[in-house]
Amino acid sequence: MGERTIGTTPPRVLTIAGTDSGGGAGVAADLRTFAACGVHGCVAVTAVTVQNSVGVTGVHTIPPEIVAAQIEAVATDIGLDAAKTGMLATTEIIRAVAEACDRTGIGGDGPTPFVVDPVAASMHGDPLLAGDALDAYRALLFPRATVVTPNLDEVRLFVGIDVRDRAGQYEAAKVLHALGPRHVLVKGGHLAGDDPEDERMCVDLHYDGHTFTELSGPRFTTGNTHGGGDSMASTLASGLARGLSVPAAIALAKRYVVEAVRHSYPLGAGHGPVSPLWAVRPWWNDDV
Ligand code: PXL
Repeated sequence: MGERTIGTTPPRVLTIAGTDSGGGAGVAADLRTFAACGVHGCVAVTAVTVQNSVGVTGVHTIPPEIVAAQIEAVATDIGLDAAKTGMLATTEIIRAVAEACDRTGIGGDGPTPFVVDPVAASMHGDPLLAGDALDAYRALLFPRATVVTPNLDEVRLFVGIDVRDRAGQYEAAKVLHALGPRHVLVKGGHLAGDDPEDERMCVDLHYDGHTFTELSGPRFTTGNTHGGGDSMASTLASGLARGLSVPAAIALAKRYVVEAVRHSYPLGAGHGPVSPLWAVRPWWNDDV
């Protein structure tokens, strides 16, 4: 029988991340975002978390060689136009990811753009990264990243800067860039500074080693921001997979996450999720 080809292969993006049983963050957020961005999502699971809207009560990490094998399985057959990381959990998994990226051309001098979202804790403060894994991130992943996308809690952990105002955000971007990523996006969502602008707006800062660019969006009064960072990094990776420049992909990601937070919803007794599917038309209401 002859092969039938229906449709065109979309851009292919890999998430290397953990699961969230509540369906709000991690792989669930990434795959929803990929779907909404029109790219094909592949998955290398790093850890299974037991969690709901109230918190994380258990973590089961995947053997590092299985994480690496998932990356190689998709990179060598399906091919990848971009990859991103979320929860990597341990030093051993970070090392396995870095080595698999080396072998498959993800990040560094390879052809596949690589977004490193250095997830360290849930928004409840539950740890998603072993305490001894910060060095592995700094030594093995930041230098091979096309873009790193820390929030301010992660900035404090990785470079020890307690950002309280815009000047601190600029300083953190410079220090992070010196660790080797091509681009840094210091997200300002957690900034509770004295500047009245930070009460109304959420300002993210992009630095490419030469130029700083502020990206400003509205700040919403909601606790339902679970999965926001994941969705932003996934949109960024999707944009890069489409061939956008880094600044254009960052602008796309900012626009996407603002809408995802605007459409966030309550779920359970704790923090609800952002809605990565805000852009999907409710086709199920169509008359047929
Ligand atoms: O949003 C960061 C994140 C990433 N990955 C997993 C998570 C969380 C936050 O809770 O649970 C699996």
